[in-house]
Amino acid sequence: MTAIRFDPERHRGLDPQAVADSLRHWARELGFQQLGITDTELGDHEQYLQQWLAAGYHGEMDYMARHGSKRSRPAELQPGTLRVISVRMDYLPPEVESVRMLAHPERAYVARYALGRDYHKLIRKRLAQLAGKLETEIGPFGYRAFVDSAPVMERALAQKAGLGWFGRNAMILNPRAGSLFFLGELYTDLPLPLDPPFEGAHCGSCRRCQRWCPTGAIVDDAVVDARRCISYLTIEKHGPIPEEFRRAMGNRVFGCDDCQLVCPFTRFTRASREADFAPRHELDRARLVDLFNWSEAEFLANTAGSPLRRLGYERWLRNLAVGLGNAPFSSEIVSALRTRRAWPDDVVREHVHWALSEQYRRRDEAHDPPAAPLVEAGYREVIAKSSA
Ligand code: B12
Ligand code: SF4
Ligand code: SF4
Repeated sequence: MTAIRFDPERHRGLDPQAVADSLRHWARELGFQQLGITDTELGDHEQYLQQWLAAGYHGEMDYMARHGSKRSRPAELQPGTLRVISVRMDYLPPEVESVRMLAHPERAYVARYALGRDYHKLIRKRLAQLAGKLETEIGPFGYRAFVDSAPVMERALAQKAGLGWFGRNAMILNPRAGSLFFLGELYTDLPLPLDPPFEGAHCGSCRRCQRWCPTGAIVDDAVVDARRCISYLTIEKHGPIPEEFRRAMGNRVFGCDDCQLVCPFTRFTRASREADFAPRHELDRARLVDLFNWSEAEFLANTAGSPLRRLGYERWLRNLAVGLGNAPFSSEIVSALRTRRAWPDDVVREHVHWALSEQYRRRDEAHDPPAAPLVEAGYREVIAKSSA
């Protein structure tokens, strides 16, 4: 970290507009699709964050409630901060099928941001390179780079810096690029000129994300109850996944993209040319059972440097067990699950038992002929009358 240490003497004669233009140009060269500059005043967002926390929507993510007002007041997190340089980087690799994979319940769906190498390192490095170029030009200045994990309100800053609007799915959407991009920031003490915030929202009367969210996690416009979100359930949550969500998870074993895939603006997504984001180990199409059969050593080797690594082997098995429970009946799946029926970890064991019972239920249903539609209709009527 370079401490924020703006020195008006040293920077006498600095042309802030020329610096901003250069930053935009270098950002492009470094693989960012857009750069915007904003100040540290987050207005209503501090209150939105407090309301979200008060409602308990952060679930077990205690880190969201820590740090007091540092998250919503950049200059408290990094004293001396005057401006925030917000950048975005597209991540969808070319020729990766997404919606079609959701329709293959025997295959694993891994959120498209997590198919390749971990983005944190890559983006932080590029942000440091961006700052480095400027340092060469104007001499030392104060900055600190952030991506995702620090107490920073990345989306609010991006909206203020003009990168996009808050969609109803809470994502920052750009009218020409959709939302499949990462955000990152440089906090700095340089008095750079401000970009206008992104005005208005282009969602109009659309509510597709809210309607299609498998678990009903989008509880209000731009508000996600993380406790219901598959991304939280599969990546953040420890312990058992509440049973009420397991069927709705389908084959999503790490993260979820549904509220973006159904969004009309996603058709403007541009493929990323970053080699780091290319799928490894065919994670864009792998069979659930093949992933479940990885030994711990294989898991560790195959996920080195990937966002999947932080799950740990037990949660990896837990998530895959849910996917396998939701897959069509197959004796191969049942055999794979049975090998882990006595797994030492309680959570894995319980999920494996759940998955087996789902598999057996599906096998038994396949043998029962479906109810004739008329009988079914009559049955519903009788039930309705008797309970009236
Ligand atoms: C915690 C977290 C999560 C949690 C909680 C999600 C959430 N919505 O808060 C979980 C684990 C569920 C999650 C999931 C995902 N995440 Co996430 N997550 C974060 C993290 C670390 C903090 C987000 C946060 O501050 N939440 C608190 C709430 C209060 O903030 P908010 O969601 O931004 O909500 C704002 C709106 O509700 C708005 N608001 C409220 N009312 C109103 C009213 C009006 C009128 C307006 C305009 C706005 C508004 O104000 C709130 C505060 O600004 C950020 C990184 C960071 N440090 O910022 C990444 C981040 C937001 N995640 C990201 C991604 C990619 C995802 C997933 C797509 C991953 C996946 N494929 O599985 C999903 C998407 C789920 C979704 N629809 O939000 C990206 C988003 C990029 C983008 N284009 O927007 C970020 C920025 C990481 C990054 N550096 O790229 N995530
Ligand atoms: S990521 Fe999935 S579960 Fe979470 S809000 Fe979006 S659609 Fe719903
Ligand atoms: S699906 Fe519709 S409502 Fe949801 S974010 Fe996209 S445009 Fe907005």
